[in-house]
This record gives sequence, C-alpha cells and structure tokens, in this order.
Amino acid sequence: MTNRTIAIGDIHGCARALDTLLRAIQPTPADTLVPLGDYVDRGPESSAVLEIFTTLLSSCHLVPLIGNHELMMMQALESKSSYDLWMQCGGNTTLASYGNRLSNFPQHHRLFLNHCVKYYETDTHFFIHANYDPNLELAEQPEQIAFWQHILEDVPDPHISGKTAIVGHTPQPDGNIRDLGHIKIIDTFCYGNQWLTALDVNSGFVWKANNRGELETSELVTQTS
Ligand SMILES: [Mn+2]
Repeated sequence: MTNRTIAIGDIHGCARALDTLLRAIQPTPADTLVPLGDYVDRGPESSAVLEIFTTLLSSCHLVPLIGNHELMMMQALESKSSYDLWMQCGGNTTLASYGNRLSNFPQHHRLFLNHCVKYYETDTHFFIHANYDPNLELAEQPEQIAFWQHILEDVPDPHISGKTAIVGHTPQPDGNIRDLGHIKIIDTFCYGNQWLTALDVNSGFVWKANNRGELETSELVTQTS
C-alpha cells in the first residue's frame, strides 16, 4: 500500500462532486487528504459537504485547511456584523442548506470547523488556501495573504522552504489546474459548472468530478525537478 498525499480544491457546497471524487479516490487510513478550504457557500449543499468530511475523519488522515469562507462562517456564528458580510459572500446558500436557521448548525459541524488548520506541509510540498509571502515562514503568513489574496498576474516567487505550493481560492474558469511549477492552483471552479479537482501531489495523478456525477482522470505532465 502506498501512502498518498491528496489535495482537494475548493468545494463550495458541491456535495455531489465531492462524493463522486471520494468514490474514485477510495481513501484509506494510509492516505493523507488535504482539502484546501472553502467547503461552504455559493453551491447548493454546504451542510452535506461538512457531513461528508465529519464521516471521513475516521477513515483516513484528514487535514482540512481553513478557507476565507470558513473564516467568515465562524465569525458569523459570533457577531451580527460578520453575519451580514457572510450573507453577502454566499453565506445565504449555506444557511439555506441548514433550513435557513443558524440554530440548526450542529455541534459536530462546528467541531469540524474548529479542527481546520491554516496550513499543512510535507517534506516536499506545502498547502495553504489562497497565497503566501515567499519570504515568511508558513506559521508567519499574514491572514490577508493566506486566506484572501488571489494569484492572478502577480505570481509569488518560490517559497524560502523550497517546497512546492498547493493552493486553491483563485478559480480557474477553464476548469483546469494552473500549474506554475513551484505553485499549483487547483480551484477549478466547480460551483461555476466546471470541476472539483483532487491531486496526488507525489505522483501527479489528477481526479476531476462535477455536480453531474461525471469523473475524469489525468496526470500533471509539467512536473519540474
Ligand atoms: Mn477562497
């Protein structure tokens, strides 16, 4: 049995795509799964996505990252002004998936959100929701960059660790991974009728699923060494 490290891009309430992806991956206790954050908002089934992850905690090594949408949701559970911001950023769809009552938000989903971390790293890769400052240690990354800053024309240099960055957050409208060598952006715009992507970071194997239950597999070919 090989130990895989598999990153999963931004899900945004696309439970059917996530379910399709996991059926294909068939995670085992030897696998580390690193979903990159933004599990909720915009898509139709945020509640179902969190339910899938809470059950997955017992079947593999799951390291869920925090995205800006989890941040907004957790803050909305605490304060009215944050609640209004969340509603403007797609929180209304998440609320609808809980029957439009925040009081329906179950304790085990709250525990799952509290379990999410800012970043994760292996010997060769690091994982963070949005972006990074190449000159700062991972633990020192500012929130504004780590959770919010898109990667568009202005691409950060390789990180001081020398590790390859795996990020989400910046949706790729064509539904394909943006592979910049030292950075791989795997938010492939599932809620915009494109794909949800999973990447085995060591082998380059790619799974893509969508909300119609379709699945495609491929391999990243531009691995630089
Ligand atoms: Mn995001």
